[in-house]
Amino acid sequence: MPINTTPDWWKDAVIYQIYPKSFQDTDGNGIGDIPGIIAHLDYLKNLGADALWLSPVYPSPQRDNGYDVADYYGIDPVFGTMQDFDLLTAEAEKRNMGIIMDLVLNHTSDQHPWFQAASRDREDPLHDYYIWSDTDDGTKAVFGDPAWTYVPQVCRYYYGSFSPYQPDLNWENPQVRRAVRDIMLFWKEKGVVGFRLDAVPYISKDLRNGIRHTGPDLHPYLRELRQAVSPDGRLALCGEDTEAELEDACIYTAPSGKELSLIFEFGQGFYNSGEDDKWTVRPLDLPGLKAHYAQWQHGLHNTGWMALFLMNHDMPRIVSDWGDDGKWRRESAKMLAAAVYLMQGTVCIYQGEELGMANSRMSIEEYQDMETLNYYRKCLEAGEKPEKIMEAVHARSRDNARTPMQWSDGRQAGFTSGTPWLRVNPDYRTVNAAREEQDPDSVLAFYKKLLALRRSRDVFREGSVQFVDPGNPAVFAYVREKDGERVLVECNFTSAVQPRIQLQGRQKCEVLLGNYAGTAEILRPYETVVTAGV
Ligand code: TEU
Repeated sequence: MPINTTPDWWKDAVIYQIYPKSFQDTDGNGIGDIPGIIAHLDYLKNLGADALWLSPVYPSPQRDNGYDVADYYGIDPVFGTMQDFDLLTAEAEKRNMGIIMDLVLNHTSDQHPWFQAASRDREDPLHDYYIWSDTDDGTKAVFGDPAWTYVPQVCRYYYGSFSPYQPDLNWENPQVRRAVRDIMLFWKEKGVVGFRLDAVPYISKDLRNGIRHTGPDLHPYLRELRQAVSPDGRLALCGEDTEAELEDACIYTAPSGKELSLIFEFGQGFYNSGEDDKWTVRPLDLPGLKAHYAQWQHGLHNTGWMALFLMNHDMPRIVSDWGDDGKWRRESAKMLAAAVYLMQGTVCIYQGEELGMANSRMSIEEYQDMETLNYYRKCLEAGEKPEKIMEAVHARSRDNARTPMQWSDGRQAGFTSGTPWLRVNPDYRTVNAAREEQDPDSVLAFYKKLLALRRSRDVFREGSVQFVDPGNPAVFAYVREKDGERVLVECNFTSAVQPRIQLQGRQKCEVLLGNYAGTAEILRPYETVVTAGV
């Protein structure tokens, strides 16, 4: 049965993000593929996944691992064929799961035929699919290169928000908006249940006035798109907005607003990094993080909807970032899941997170990510010491999330029979799915329990969220409440013992979930305890 039979189905769904390149290789070329995803559908179903968000699988020169699309209507041969994709959709549907496509709608690859035509001739109607200027104002693109690139054939510069390989589409051109609509309708027809809209605020800008994203037409564009592709709201439209302010999120996701279903916002990432600088690593400011979540949870309650996520393919492994990937790997990986996934929103798990996969410390030659390599080069040029730069790379490179999925303790972690495109994390001998499936105390087993618990009580879907002791620098605790039922989630973010949280007048406590055997008078290192009471 299709999963998207009601307009709000995605509120209860668990979305699992697959980075196809690193999930499972079946043909020995060291790169994951669609048959590899099909091979693990039962694993994903058993975990509790309802929808699978695939990072881009379209034909692409892979400068940015598929976020540079050269043909929106095909499947890159490295990942398989359209028949493979159709089989994936059908096999997923058999298990009552759906596919969410990643839609890169702000830019194409510079190899896309639209851009090829656009950059050959100013008179070509496709020229106006992109953004051009006679001058370069010196703006930098997100990944470090200049945002404006000169094209001699047309004697003009084109604009790329992210890199010169990713020229921005000109959304002011109604034909561009129609072209995006047609792409979405094509995949909808194929049976996908939603889209993850990449870098969505960038589609509207006002470059003359220095506005590079979240421009004046952002919301009208989204309303137009939604009306055209999903008037009944059954497609899950999941917008990625790394710059999101709560105010915008309310507009995006208001039930009456008819724009997006839910929003991925990234404010959580600022509490252990520098302002606007992901490479600076600071200790986690827990009160700041709680204040952030409190603001968003209150701000969207009954008003909008957010994704709950710990990481994605652009972020380091969460157990290394907020937890302890050494002695307390298991405990902290489980605790972090309880902390974030028991709030209000749609749970989005990134592959391998459910195993407690950790960051990988590689040498610079082994990294593939363009952002990481640009960062390393720029720091070297600025005279920084390689060891110092590598500390930041080890902590924050996007390739931390992209090392191959660890299926077993066999050769290359069971990911490939060949040489993987990115080195497997050597911890795969202990951290792998086969082993965790046998172990009732594994991170994987905890994720299954957690997701089952979420489904079993309305309070997790609809209840309000109230943080308790928000200034406490060590314990992250909140109460979910609905119709008199109060669930308390206590999470110790440290390796030291901490006092338990006492709620006044609370009676009849029942333990719903924990990451230690039994409970104690105190919270043990990285302990989480979830209790229900009235
Ligand atoms: O990322 C959007 C984004 O805003 C990035 O700046 C992100 O913050 C950055 O990767 C952090 O280091 C999306 C995709 O998720 C990303 O993988 C793509 O590279 C990017 O768009 C361009 O398509």
